[in-house]
Amino acid sequence: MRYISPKDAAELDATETREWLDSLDYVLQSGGPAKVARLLRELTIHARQNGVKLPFTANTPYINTISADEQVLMPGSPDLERRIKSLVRWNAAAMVVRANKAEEGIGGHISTYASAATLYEVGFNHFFRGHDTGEGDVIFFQGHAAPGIYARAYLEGRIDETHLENFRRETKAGGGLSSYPHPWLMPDFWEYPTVSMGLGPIMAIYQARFIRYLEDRGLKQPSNSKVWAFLGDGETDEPEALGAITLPAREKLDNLIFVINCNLQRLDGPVRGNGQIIQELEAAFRGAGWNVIKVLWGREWDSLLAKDRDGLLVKRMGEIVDGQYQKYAVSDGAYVREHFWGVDPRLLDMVKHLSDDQLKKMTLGGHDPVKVYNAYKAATEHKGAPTVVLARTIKGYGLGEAGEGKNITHQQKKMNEEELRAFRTRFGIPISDAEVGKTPFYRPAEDSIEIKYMRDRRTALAGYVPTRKVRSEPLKTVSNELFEEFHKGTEGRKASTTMVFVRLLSKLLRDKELGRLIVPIVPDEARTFGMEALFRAVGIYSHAGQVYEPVDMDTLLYYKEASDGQILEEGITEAGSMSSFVAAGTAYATHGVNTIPFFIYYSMFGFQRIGDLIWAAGDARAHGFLLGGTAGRTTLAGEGLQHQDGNSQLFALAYPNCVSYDPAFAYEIAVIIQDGIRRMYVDQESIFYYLTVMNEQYAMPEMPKGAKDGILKGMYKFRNAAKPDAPLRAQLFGSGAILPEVIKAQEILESKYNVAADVWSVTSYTELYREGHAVERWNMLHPGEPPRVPYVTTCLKSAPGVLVAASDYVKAMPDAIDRWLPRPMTVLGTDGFGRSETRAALREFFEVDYRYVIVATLGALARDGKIEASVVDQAIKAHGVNPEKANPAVS
Ligand SMILES: Cc1ncc(C[n+]2csc(CCOP(=O)(O)OP(=O)(O)O)c2C)c(N)n1
Ligand SMILES: [Mg+2]
Repeated sequence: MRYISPKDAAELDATETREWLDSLDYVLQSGGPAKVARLLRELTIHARQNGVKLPFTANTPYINTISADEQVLMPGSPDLERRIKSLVRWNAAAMVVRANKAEEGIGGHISTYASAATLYEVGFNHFFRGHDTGEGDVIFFQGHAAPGIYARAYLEGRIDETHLENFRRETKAGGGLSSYPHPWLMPDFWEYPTVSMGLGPIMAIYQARFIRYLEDRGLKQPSNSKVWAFLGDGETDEPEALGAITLPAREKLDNLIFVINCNLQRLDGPVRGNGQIIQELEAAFRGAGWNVIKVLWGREWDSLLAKDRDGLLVKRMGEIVDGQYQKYAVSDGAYVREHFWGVDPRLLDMVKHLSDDQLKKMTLGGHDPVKVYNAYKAATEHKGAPTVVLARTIKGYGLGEAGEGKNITHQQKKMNEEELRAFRTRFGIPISDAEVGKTPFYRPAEDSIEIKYMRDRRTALAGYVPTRKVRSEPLKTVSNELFEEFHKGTEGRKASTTMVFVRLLSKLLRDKELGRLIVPIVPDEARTFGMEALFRAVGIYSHAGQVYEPVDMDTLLYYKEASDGQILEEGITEAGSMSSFVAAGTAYATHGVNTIPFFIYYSMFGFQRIGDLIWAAGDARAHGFLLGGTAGRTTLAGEGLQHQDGNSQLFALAYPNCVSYDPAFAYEIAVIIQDGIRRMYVDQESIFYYLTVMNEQYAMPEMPKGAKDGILKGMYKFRNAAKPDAPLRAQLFGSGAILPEVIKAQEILESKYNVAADVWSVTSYTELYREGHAVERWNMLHPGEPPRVPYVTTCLKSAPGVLVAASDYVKAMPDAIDRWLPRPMTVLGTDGFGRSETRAALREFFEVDYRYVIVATLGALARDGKIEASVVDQAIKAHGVNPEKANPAVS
């Protein structure tokens, strides 16, 4: 056998590789890319059949997806756009620097926008469609890039210097700017909140799907509008950011574009110092079925790549980890030449014509408008799948010594005079050396070509973005008829509040006016709530319709999917469902359609699990109803600690525009939902609702006369004591499923213990608490005027006897109104971890059944000296209550 030296072997390898590449080039030239792809596929199969184990890879090489020869020229004026971008950069940085000049700087971010400027400016000048023609894009701006968005709005003349001056000073006269995108704070500007990382991407996904839903159901004209989500590479570590990416591919949402600003850094340091975030994301998105466009290298690299016949450069590009790439970004050209190119003389040879300075200035793809333009163009034209643009940038681009590419850059809020001067010079801002230290804002004259160009571009693209505007007409009225049936009660028939709700929902869905606007949303829980009849009645939405024969086709209530189906059956994703809720609940503004979402879910998996998305819904001024199903710590039997919810009402209290109720009876639900639709869709109040509904069945009584107002305010007298003149008196408060226990206690207290008790249904401690505090605050600020009286006090000021409250929620709920009561109240509630048990055992365990209401009432009377302690003792014994039992709150 002939000896082959390693050197010869390497040469042979190289020759062989060259031959294969030449043949491939030949096929490419003669037959085109499709033929090459086919051949490669055949080769792969052939290799596999012959035992070659090909490692799986979802990655493409570490180069631009769109090659230089596929690239088109950019329309418009590149020079002007560069100038405009520089002006935006300057004003964005100036705004943050000025906000931090004072002793107590108030923060802000320079480096995020600095790295993303080109990604946004190309969008603003060429892609983002405004809403003027009714076809607008929906854009989720990266929260920390807000300064750049404000700076552009300033140049466009939409906000003035006072606003910039008052960045993060919202309470200042003349108007301030919110730190981040908050529609609540800037309702004419921002459309969607994004700054809690991960929420933007998931809301964008469901927004894109919701647009399809509206179009498929004939509620919106089909259009070419896009949903853009801008996010950081660090942000993709949030589960919400990537957790739903299979949906848009499955649903072929080619109206969705993610732009991930891959500056390889997050707050503390590199996103993947020892790896490559871009390749990791590429694999994840390609695996999920997305069209992935990598924009890694700027135009300067094209000629080098064209020379890279042997793939040496591509290989080198692909083997550098992100931490090292970051090191190159902060180093000079000599370092880059030595460490990046210097590993192979052939590579060094490729750049020998470039000076160190030129080497240093080779731009990355995300900073090259032509590359970004081409990526966006391809993204907007791509059919059949969503697109993600992975754009490589440098964090703090242009900041130089002030933080470009450094680990501290995210937190950089100040620049000294020297740094400002360098920044100014680099971007050619016409501010003198004498002035630069004052960091003045700079806006060219109104009739300058820059301002004119910006305005013309926005006119051509149908208006300014972001702009939030309520585009729907309010509903005229809500018909009484739909709700009246529920006022009568069930005439002895047992029903649960969940059943009542589902019946009401079915009626709403059938209504001529409201029916088409209703959007039922369920996270794989419809059967849990007895909603399966709706599957057949209104269909489950699927763009594809139903391409299979459902197994239960021959049954009445089969699982019907349809392209005009109305139910959003989201599968097991509360976060996804909530994102749909936000899309449907904000459509009155975004799309001019008054869709009314009803999102029903296991109540424990709402505020507790996706509270931040609910918070975002409040910020976004979403309308609609959240229904916490099978709620209550003791009402949901058997499910145990992770399911039994005694918390959600307390959480809801802290959501400022969430109106929450814990209703007990059918008529309460009807009154609340009717009024909710009126307030949200007729009066267009920026509120949303949370109702807990339960699965315990009992007869629904008729609505007492005059109860409506109290139901909405939070409490009303459900039943008077039979013997109001009795010497022993009590006021009993019950809520939700515990109200029947309280009513039962009232009867026994009266018959056995001669205690005459009035029973109140407390539908909302939250509403009572808010009203009480509002009144108290008014009184504090108006000392000279007759004090106003909280509603709770009005209800109870002359109510005789002891006060006892019981609910299926934590004791903090009744405690919330304690201060406005005439006397202290005894509170029963369900603090503690749940148990899997029967309903009766649970109520005993948590001490909220009728027996405890009796004991609590007698105890309070004894403390008041109205009865002997021995009476209470006897009652404890008679009702089998164990006084030494462990405290459920801590066991
Ligand atoms: C849920 C959440 N957690 C933490 C933060 C705090 N935070 C703000 S910016 C940031 C780093 C962002 O890095 P990246 O996503 O890469 O964006 P970049 O600024 O680099 O574009 C962090 C941790 C946040 N805003 N939201
Ligand atoms: Mg980053």
